Parts: sequence; C-alpha cells; structure tokens
Amino acid sequence: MSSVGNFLPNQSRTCDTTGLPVCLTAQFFIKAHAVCAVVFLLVGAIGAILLALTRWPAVQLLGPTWYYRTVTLHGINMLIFWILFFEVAVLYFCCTSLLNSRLFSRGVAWLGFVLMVVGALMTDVAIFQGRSDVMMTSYVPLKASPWFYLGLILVAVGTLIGVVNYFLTLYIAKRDGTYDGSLPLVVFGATAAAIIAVVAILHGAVALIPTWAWSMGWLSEPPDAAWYRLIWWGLGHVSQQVNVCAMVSVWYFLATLTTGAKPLNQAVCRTAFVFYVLFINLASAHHLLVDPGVGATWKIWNTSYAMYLAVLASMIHGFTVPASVESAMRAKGYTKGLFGWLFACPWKNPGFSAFFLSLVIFGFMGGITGVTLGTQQINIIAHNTLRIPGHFHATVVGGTTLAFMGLTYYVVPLIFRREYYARPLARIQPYLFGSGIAIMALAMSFAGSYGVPRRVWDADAGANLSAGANLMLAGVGLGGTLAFIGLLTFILLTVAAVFFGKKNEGRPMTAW
Ligand code: HEM
Ligand SMILES: [Cu+2]
Repeated sequence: MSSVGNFLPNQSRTCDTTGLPVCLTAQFFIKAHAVCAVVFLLVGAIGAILLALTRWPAVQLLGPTWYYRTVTLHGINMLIFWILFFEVAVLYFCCTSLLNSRLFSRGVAWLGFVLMVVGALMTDVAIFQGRSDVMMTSYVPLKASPWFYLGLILVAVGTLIGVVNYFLTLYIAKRDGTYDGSLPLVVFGATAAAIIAVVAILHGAVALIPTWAWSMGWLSEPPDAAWYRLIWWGLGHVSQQVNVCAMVSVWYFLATLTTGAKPLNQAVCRTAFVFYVLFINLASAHHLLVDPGVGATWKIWNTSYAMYLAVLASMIHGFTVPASVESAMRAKGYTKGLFGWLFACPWKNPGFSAFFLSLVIFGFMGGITGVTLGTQQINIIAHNTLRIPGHFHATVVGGTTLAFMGLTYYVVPLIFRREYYARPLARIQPYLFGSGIAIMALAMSFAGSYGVPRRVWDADAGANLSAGANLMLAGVGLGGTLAFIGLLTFILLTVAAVFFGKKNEGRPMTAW
C-alpha cells in the first residue's frame, strides 16, 4: 500500500494502535452514524423488553394496541435504523482507512446523513402518534400515516446517497492509486453489501412510493396486496443479505484485529461474496411460499435450488473464518491437541468473543433454522408461527448485531479515541447478550413448533396453550430479559466511553 494516499494536508491522521490512516471527514461521519445507530438501538431495546414481557403468558404486559405499536417500533428501529446507521459507518471506514483514501465528498455525506436522521425521526414520531400500527412490513391494505412511509423513503434515499459516496470513494482511491493490487477482502465484502443495498433500496422505493401516494389520498386504491408483498420482500429479504455481507466482513476484520488471522484463500472467500450478490434476490421467494399469486415452479426453483447457492456462501465463510483463526493461533504455537488453539483464543476480549459467538449463533442456529423454514413443505407448517422470529433473532441479532457490538469495542478506542470503563463488565457483555438471544431464539422456535403464532398479543386466547408451549413462552420472556440486560449493558458502557471515557490520543489503545 502506498503510504501517501490521496489526502489533502491536515485531512488525515495515523491511528496510534493499528497504524491505519484515518480520513478526518470520514471519522466525523463514522462517529455521527455510530452515535445515531446506538440511539435507535436503545429505542428498539425498550420495545424489545416490552415485547418479551408481553409474549410471556404469566406477565402479558401490554394490551393489544400498544403491543402492535411496539412491534412496529421495535422492528423498524432495530432492523432498519440501528442496522443501517451502523452499516453506513462501516462503509465509510472501509473505503477510507482500509484503502488509504479520503472520503469522496463531505457535502454528499452530510446530505445522506441528514436525510436519514430526519426520516428516522419522522417515522418514529408517526409510530408514537398511533396512526401507524402497521408493523415493519406495512402490508397493504393496512394504512399508516403518510409520514410513516415518507420517513422510511427518506431513510432509504439517505442510505443510497451514503452508498453512492462509498462507490465514488472507491473510484477516487483506484484513480489515485492509493492501494496496490485488488481491493482488500474486507472492502470486497463491504462492496458486495453496498451493491446488494442498491438492489434492496430500489425495491423499497417501488413498493413504498405508491403506498405513500395512496396514504396521501392521491391514489384511490392501495397497490395490489400480492404485488406489494412480492416487491416489498425484494427490500425486506435482500436487505438481510446486506446484513450478512456486512457481518461477514466484520468477522474477517475482527479475526485479524483480535488474533492476527489472515484469510487462507482469498479466491474462495471472494467467490462466496459473489454468490451472495448473484443469488440472494431469488431467495426472497421464501417469504411468499404460502402466497397464491406466484406459481409452484417459481417457488421451488427459487427456494429449493437458487437459495442453496446463497446458503453455500455462508457455509464457506462459516469454515474459512474459523480456519483462519485456527491457523493464526497454531502459528503462534498453540498446537496442543485438536482444539488447543480454540481454548487459547482471547476469550476475554469482547471484540473476539462477540465475533466468535456471532459466528456460532449465526451459523448453527440461524443457518439451520433458515434452511429448513425456506423449504416449501416445512414453511406451510411454520409460516407465521414464532419459529420465524426465532430464526431471525438468531441471524440478525445473535449474528449481525452481536458482530457489530464486537466491532464497537474497537470503534470507540480507535475512532472516538476513548477508553471503556468497567472493563470486566464489557468482557462478559457479549456472553450475556449472546446467551440471552440464544435462549430466546430457541424458545421462540419451539413455541412456534407447538403452533404459537407470531405477531399475536394473546397467544392463549380461546385455545388453551399446552404445557410445553407455555414453558417455551416463559423462555421467550426470560431469555429476552437476559438479552435486554446484555443490550443495555452494551449501550451504557458505550455511551459512557464515548462521552466520558478517558482520552487515548497520542498512544495506542489499552489492549483488551
Ligand atoms: C434484547 C434483544 C431483543 C429482544 C428481547 C427481542 C424480542 C422480540 C420479540 C418478543 C418480538 C415479537 C415477536 C412476536 O410477538 O411476533 C420481536 C420481534 C422482532 N424483532 Fe426483536 N428482540 C430483540 C432484538 C432485536 C434486534 C437487535 C433486531 C434487529 C436487528 C430485532 C428484530 C425484530 C424484528 C424484525 C421483529 C419482527 C417485528 C414484526 O413482526 O413486525 N430484534 N423481538
Ligand atoms: Cu428472507
């Protein structure tokens, strides 16, 4: 890598710990997006504990109105706002520090950021006003306040502008020759995420703009319900692949930061990222397996053939990432027995434990539940039961969110240049959160197998729940509470570090 990069004078600094260049403009926007991400995570977390305590039959905290309002609030703030703000921060970091480049444009970054913030606040206010209890999918003919859709559209446009800034930064870095050879693997993965994000956002626009026009009264009829579901899942599922790509890139990055691991075979890892880009849109069909509007051939081709190529990509990463850690640890001399290297890993470093738990929870719980639910026959049984949230709390929460938490334990010392307080608490935080989510996701999956529906306020209304279902719902409440404690610990520690942490400017971060 050429050391000069393409920075103007006083536009960059060198990280005291990693030696990576940091573009100061990018640093500002990484901070801004990361802070907003954590604020929306807190809003989502308040929703999370209320929901967990409502689905626990012995507690049943909320009534129907506030249950649906909270489902909407939780889904949107977690799945869309927390994740998207964090991902834009990751993109800005990847295209500048890892490529030795300045950010393409400060103005474009401001525009994207302001649109995202205004949009997110608009949608949240619309939810609290109580005229938008349509849940995150906003299936027509459910109708929300126009501000609800407009807010989401602004968030999407703001994100798209951030992604464009990312691509233009890739362009100037290439043009100015700031790095040698091909894109580093982590940036390659982030680029796959960015490409898929464009596809997702375009679907979102096609689904939401006419729906918004209808809620404004400009169209007399809502879009066709089956059409809406088809296009909406082009957003809803495809954006999950953005999350997977971003998460896997974070795995590779954290593996290197925490153990010095290097990818063993670049070509294999890169091919796996390309599989995501090529095949994931097809897999959206798994959301439509009970829909009458699309044919059986199409459903089966998409979910029983094409989907496996995307799954294969995850399986490849699921092996290559731990393999790179193993070989790095063995090279350091931890060669005892089959798993000596694993025991010797830095389990007290929350950057490592969050990354490794994310890999295990995503791979074993998220992957296995996802592949089975995506099969036509099983889907007919499991559709709209709690098995579905059981699956995606293993992927997007135990997987993506936990990986992002692990990265934060490095973002705060390296980008904000502040140290964490209460480090023993930070050391156990990934275990608290990971085990809570694992318990809740398992309990949700089993409750769903007993037939308990998702998105229902009083699961026991009318039908007497079996003892097993009751037990599992209690597990949802208890596991959810544990996860909430882990999440709150993360937020409090991070806020305390960002605003009041000891400065580490001019010296390397304190090692975990
Ligand atoms: C402390 C952590 C969390 C807990 C305890 C929790 C709990 C819950 C519960 C109980 C539900 C309702 C299921 C139902 O009644 O149908 C739910 C729904 C959901 N959660 Fe979480 N969750 C947590 C974190 C997250 C995170 C971090 C994300 C995303 C990144 C997320 C995404 C969702 C989504 C998308 C839904 C579905 C909303 C809908 O059906 O419209 N959750 N969660
Ligand atoms: Cu999906």
